[in-house]
Amino acid sequence: MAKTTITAALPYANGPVHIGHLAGVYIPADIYARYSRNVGKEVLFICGSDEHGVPITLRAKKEGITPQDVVDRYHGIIKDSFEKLGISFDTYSRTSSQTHKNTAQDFFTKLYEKGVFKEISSEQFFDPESKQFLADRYITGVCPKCEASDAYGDQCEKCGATLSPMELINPKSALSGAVPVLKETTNWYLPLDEIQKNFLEEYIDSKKGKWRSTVYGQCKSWLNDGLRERAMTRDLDWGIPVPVKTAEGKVLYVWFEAPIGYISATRELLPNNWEEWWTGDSELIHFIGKDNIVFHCIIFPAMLHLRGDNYVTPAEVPANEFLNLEGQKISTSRNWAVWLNEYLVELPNRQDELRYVLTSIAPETKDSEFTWKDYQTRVNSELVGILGNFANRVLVLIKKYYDGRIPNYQRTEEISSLSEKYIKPITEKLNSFKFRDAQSAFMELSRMGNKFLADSEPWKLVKTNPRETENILGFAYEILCNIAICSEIFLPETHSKLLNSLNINLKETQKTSFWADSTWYIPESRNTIGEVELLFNKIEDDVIDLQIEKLQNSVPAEATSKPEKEMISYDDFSKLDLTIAEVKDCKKVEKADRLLHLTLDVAGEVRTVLSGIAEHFSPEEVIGNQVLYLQNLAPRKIRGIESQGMILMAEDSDGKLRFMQPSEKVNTGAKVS
Ligand code: B3M
Ligand code: ZN
Repeated sequence: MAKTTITAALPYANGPVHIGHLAGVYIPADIYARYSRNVGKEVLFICGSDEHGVPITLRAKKEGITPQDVVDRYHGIIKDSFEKLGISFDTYSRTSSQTHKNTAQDFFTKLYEKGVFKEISSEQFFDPESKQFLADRYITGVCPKCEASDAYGDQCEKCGATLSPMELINPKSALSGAVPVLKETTNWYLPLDEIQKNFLEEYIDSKKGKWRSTVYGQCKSWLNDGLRERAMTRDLDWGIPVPVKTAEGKVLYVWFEAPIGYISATRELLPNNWEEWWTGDSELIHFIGKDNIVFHCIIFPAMLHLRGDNYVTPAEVPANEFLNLEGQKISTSRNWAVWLNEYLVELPNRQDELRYVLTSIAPETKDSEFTWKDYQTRVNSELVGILGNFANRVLVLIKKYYDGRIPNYQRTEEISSLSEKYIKPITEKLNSFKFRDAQSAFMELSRMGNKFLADSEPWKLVKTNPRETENILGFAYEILCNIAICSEIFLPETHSKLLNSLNINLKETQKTSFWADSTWYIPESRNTIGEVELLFNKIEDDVIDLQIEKLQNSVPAEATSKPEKEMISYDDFSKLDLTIAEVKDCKKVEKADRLLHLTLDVAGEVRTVLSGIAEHFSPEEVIGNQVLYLQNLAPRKIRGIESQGMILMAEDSDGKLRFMQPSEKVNTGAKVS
């Protein structure tokens, strides 16, 4: 039987996971892994902490600890909270492990020895004292725009300008204070432009009609714009050393080695046959958020293809969009999030409620919204009011009328029509990664059960027709058994409670038939039911109010504090000519690793801007974006290119940059004021 390798994006170990991660990646992945096991597939469900990359070193620097301290702290918190939520990984590993280091280096060496990489030299700032190259954040100096003395190499926090280290006046190393020098450095690039022609075009085209249109469309737009080579090594000291003699002081690009983390986690778990899960006819499925599409649909497949040795490439990548929270984007730096580890403490024994609500609102095809009021409504009216209510009525009535003995009922309903009407819709949606719809199809079982009881009113009939009442409650018990079986993939805690209360002795063959053949289940046992317990309790207003208040108070003071710059007059502000532009083209600037050369469209006029965002975005990720553009900033020549104005970016304390964009596309040249 072909193996199915299911991966979930490796969360950065620079903070806990929040509900956006759960709705976007981990709950859908877990539903699919549970379902795949139940239909009888041979499944490996892989995840682990992503422990390299600039965000982690930034956090370490900010806290005055080592990157290893940071990842050790959060790896434990993340792993523990996933376990408590019932995310059923077969392994949850980490990329600071020795196995991962060996696996990633072996992978790089394999490609290196095949001559896959292009060696390209460029100039970078080097700290002569600490003898290491400097990431943008580690260079400070005077801002050329507002003369602030402590601007960073990628951005001035005073005036918000996006900078490149070359622009800083009197640049200094934030590590040693020394004046950094420009030094030539060589890195190894994956020639995605060449790989596009001889593999990626065909690979992505083969996913047409298979992959979600949001994912397929995103890949096609990058291919249409033309991919460019991308550095797979970096001059940083936190990461996996590049296994090449001349690569002293360099590490593998975090996005080169992180996806290999899926492979090393397999190798760590199954040292004797791990390769069977990554080669031959194995099916590889990646669960990710949309910001990881390029790495899982373009770069990693290219790497796997070039690796050869019959490595598989991803068959499915059901990437979700983003979850917003109470009307705003979830923000780690502003603490605008519902953290899983805190939820588990503050709302104890409500794992299934969170799973249920996040699946109900999952951003499968567009961004969606979590509000605490909606959470309360769904828990109280759907879980308590529909599923919990039906389960309780069936069990209480069987306890009351038959002292818990399961009625010896005569069934009349056609199995095939029950299967067709209630089970098949669930499995069909699961097969197409539509988990929201699958869960609401699952809830139809409870809706049908409640209607069946309301229509047949056994509590009245028992007085006049006890035999028919046995048939009714017997079939109601049968419905609840099907709910119990189905709940395993959505609501694992509820599943265990129901199995106990119903006292089902579910055979593996029956379970597989339920899932693989979408066949309605008929209980054989005629035992007595087990303990009757309420599946869910109502969420009271004060619990919700407390969470809303906590969220509003959680935004760190500095994020809402008084402006950090001196007050300006309205006249000063009105001098800024801000507009919306669209990026029509984008390319790297020769010998300047941080600069991108953007060509903008502003109401049909062409503008050129150099922007220090190359560390954060590849050209293909930039093209097509609408951007906030300051167009009356005096033009300046940088590297011989005239930069006209500036694009404005937002940046969180993890160092991730975000475009400032209108909530919907507008005509370019639209005034901003
Ligand atoms: N660590 C998660 C992120 O981009 C990233 C996923 C890696 S999966 C190989 O937020
Ligand atoms: Zn400034």
